Amino acid sequence: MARESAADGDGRTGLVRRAWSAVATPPNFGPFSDDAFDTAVHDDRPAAWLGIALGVLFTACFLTGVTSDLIQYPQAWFSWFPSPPWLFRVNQGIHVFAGLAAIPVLLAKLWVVYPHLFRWPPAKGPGHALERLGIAPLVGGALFLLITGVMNIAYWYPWGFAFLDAHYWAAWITIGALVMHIGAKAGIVSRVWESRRRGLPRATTAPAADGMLTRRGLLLASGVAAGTVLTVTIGETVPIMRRLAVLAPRAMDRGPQGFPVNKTAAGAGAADLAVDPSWRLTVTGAVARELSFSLDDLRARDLDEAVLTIACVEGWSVTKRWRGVRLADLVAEAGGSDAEVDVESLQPEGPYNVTRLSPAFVADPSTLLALEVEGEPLHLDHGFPVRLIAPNQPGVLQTKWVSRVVVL
Ligand code: HEM
Ligand SMILES: Nc1nc2c(c(=O)[nH]1)N[C@H]1C(S)=C(S)[C@@H](COP(=O)(O)O)O[C@H]1N2
Ligand SMILES: [Mo]
Repeated sequence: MARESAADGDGRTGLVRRAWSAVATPPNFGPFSDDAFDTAVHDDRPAAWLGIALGVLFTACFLTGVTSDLIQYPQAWFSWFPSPPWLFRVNQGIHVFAGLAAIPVLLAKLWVVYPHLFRWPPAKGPGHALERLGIAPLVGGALFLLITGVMNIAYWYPWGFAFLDAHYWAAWITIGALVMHIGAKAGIVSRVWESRRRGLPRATTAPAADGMLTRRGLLLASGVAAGTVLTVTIGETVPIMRRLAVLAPRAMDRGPQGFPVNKTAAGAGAADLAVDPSWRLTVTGAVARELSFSLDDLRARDLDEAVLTIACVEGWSVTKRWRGVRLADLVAEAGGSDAEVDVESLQPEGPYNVTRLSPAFVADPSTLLALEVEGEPLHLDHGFPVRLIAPNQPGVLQTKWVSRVVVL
């Protein structure tokens, strides 16, 4: 090789070569020794299959997470739509439950590949060194996302920093590192894929010793673990699985009127205002005439009905039959036109005390200011006297304890 012949007869390079070969000689003890790890499981093949699974799950989380962000904090180039009404529920279900399923898969993957930490020499060259350094943001970011995601759906916020910002930026860093990693490992993955497709003999490294986990056993165990995680949680959003959701953070039938509450009226500081007899619903802003209704005025109207879902960003959802006044009717009666609308809550402060609706949601005939759920007046904690309920929206935008509609 060119490099070696150039070194001949050059004393200084000879020294470098001796130093290099000292580094390149693997230390032969503990985790560095040749037979430190069972080569059946700590092998490229399970690493590649688990990697493919993680690539799919993390990409699903990334796309659905960014979509959820865009819906809540709209950008000029993006507009969300009211139909089909179940789409946000599916988006959020994929986000939270693909993320939960990724936990055992990520742990299995880390277990398969951790012997590489003791690889000697640590890098074959600058390119390889860079690729290996990229593992730090990849693994760190992935663990951070899964941990903060779980903390969020468990309503546990022990840290001062904003969950969403940290989770959001970790998502971009992790996906960036993932794209680089996929580029670097594409060769291994396609070799593994190819050898499976062509039915090549698989036992090119040592088969598992008696009683040891096989590669197939490891992949099966990871799949079963991911399936178990889903089985005991996904009933939060998939009704037929509800009775199995023993580890779901939200008990779906607990709460007034048989469904959950994230923020109570007392917690929101809206309880007294909501039951005050002087409560009025007003329609104001860019209107020909302002409107004001007492609760009796609203009850005396012909109410409309819609079957709509509360799809909380934290993964749980319920579908209920609501009755109330169409938002589009109120805006039309006030002489407002095809405009954006702010629906404001009595809640004095907090990020969810006002919801801005784009014209498509205002015009949708199923967007209601609801007075009733399943034939009963709303419970105080579900937004009495009036709450917003619109199709295909994240739960955080279904504002409770509404008092004002502002046409923009
Ligand atoms: C156990 C796994 C995970 C859980 C339980 C989880 C949960 C959540 C929750 C509850 C939200 C708040 C929803 C919202 O307000 O929009 C969220 C937002 C988000 N998640 Fe995750 N997540 C997980 C994993 C991931 C992963 C792996 C990624 C990316 C690869 C990711 C990317 C995002 C993004 C981009 C957002 C939007 C943040 C924002 O609105 O600013 N999440 N996640
Ligand atoms: N004013 C107000 N409305 C709110 C909230 C809030 O904190 N304040 N929480 C929202 C969230 S996060 C969800 S998921 C739904 C839950 O509605 P529910 O309590 O009737 O189930 O209400 C939404 N409406
Ligand atoms: Mo929510």
